[in-house]
Amino acid sequence: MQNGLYGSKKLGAVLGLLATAVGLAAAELIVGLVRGSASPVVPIGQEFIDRTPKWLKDWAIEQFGTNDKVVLVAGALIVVLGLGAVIGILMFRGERASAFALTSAVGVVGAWAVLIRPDPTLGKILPTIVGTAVSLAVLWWLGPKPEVSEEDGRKVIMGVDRRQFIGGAVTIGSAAAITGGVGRALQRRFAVAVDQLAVTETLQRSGDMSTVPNLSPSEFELGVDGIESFVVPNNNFYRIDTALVVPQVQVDSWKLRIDGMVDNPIELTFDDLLAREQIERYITLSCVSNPVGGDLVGNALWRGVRLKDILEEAGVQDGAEQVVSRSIDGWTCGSPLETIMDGRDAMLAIAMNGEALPAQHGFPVRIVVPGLFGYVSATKWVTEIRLTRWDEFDGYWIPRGWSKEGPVKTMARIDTGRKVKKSDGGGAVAIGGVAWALHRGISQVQVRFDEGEWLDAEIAGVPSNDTWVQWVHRTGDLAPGRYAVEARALDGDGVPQPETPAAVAPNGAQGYHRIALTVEA
Ligand SMILES: Nc1nc2c(c(=O)[nH]1)N[C@H]1C(S)=C(S)[C@@H](COP(=O)(O)O)O[C@H]1N2
Ligand SMILES: [Mo]
Repeated sequence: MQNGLYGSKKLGAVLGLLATAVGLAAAELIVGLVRGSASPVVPIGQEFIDRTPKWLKDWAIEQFGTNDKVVLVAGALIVVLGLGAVIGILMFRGERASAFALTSAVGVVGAWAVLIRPDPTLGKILPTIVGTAVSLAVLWWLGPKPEVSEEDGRKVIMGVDRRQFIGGAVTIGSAAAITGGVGRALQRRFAVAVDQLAVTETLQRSGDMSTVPNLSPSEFELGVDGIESFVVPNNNFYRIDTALVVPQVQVDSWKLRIDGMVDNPIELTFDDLLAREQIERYITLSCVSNPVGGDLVGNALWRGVRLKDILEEAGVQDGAEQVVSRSIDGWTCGSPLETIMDGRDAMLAIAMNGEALPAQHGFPVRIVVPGLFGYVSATKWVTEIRLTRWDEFDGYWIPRGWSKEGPVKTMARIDTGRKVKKSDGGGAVAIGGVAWALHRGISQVQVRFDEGEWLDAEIAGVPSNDTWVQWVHRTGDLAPGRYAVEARALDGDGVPQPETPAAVAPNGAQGYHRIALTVEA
């Protein structure tokens, strides 16, 4: 024995507890990363409970009441950590082989407990395998190692250096805490996925929700190749937010508070929303950062509860001007009160294109206000709505150089190809795209070639003024060459979109979308 540390029961226990903790943490991380994998802790606890004598069970129920899940997990943890301490002590007594064997045995029992649960798959035991391997590695790395004695060449266990041991222990301890924390956070993704399915099913069962709309071809679709579809599918819808990690908000934990300048502050749960009258509307959403011709814009079928109804119930006080909304991650924005109360379909949306909101588009609840850019209206993961005056609060983007009010500007975008071959029948060209003047509607879209006369395009039908519209202009036979093609939209009042180009800041890009069209012989 080279120093006093060797044989220390205390250090042995510390080593064993650390190795076990980091193993459990690694298992949690894998559970968070691999859908369908399972933590061994609950199954071990379950087995443990199933094998407990009745008197002990009765005693436990009496002591801990019906909080059985907590007791089950705590019981399993105590047993596993206790075994860990024993394993560490074995290490410090030089019985490395027994320590490794016992660790592996605990892993095997964990895997077995997972596999005898209903619906076993091999993937389910991955966390147990990884956790056990990590525990073994830590025992090996931090524990005392056998070394060859210089005196007689015999293998003896050398002691461990105290400083090194403490440093290693702190590292392992922190690694366990971080890994376990990240693992638990990631696991919420799967919980939310389950919630989403449940919400989608509930909404579909309630009957009046459309399933994923199949609009092609329809009155809203011109059927021209290259033009963005009238409804952008959820997995293709642009995403903009400041969240580094998509917030995972479980339905049961979600609440919305409506307060500030209201007579009766309200708190709503998701069930409260489900119980209310709902509307379903096609509404186009656009980002203020969308450049001319850009794709930070999309149209979807939103379902939710009219915000106006809720604010009326809360009783908006005189003098309120701004509806400030806040998301679970602290992002804020302010919308003009009149855009919510003037009869347009501003809503607390709970579904998008016939499904629960995707997590990245605000599950379980977001705001949608027709006609406003997203940065002043479309709060995802919304948890608070506060009525204020304009000068009382600035939303997230306002001090960063963006306008307090953000109505969406009139815009036409060209989606069709830049190059055609006359030999492919390309002399007559279909030039088309989408155009929007949200909440004002589109009365006309026009194109011009090489800054010539404006020529009218054909426009598709729309369900309301709150969506974009597909348009197409079919040319006559074009001679081979290069053409500068521009498009412009006129809103419902016949006002053409502004010609002077402007950058996206502070209130949205403007100017004509212009493409170079090449017609080859
Ligand atoms: N919580 C939260 N909501 C938010 C944002 C955000 O950063 N955080 N960004 C807004 C902006 S700038 C836009 S353009 C829209 C985009 O919505 P989408 O990602 O569903 O397309 O969300 C809005 N809602
Ligand atoms: Mo945005």
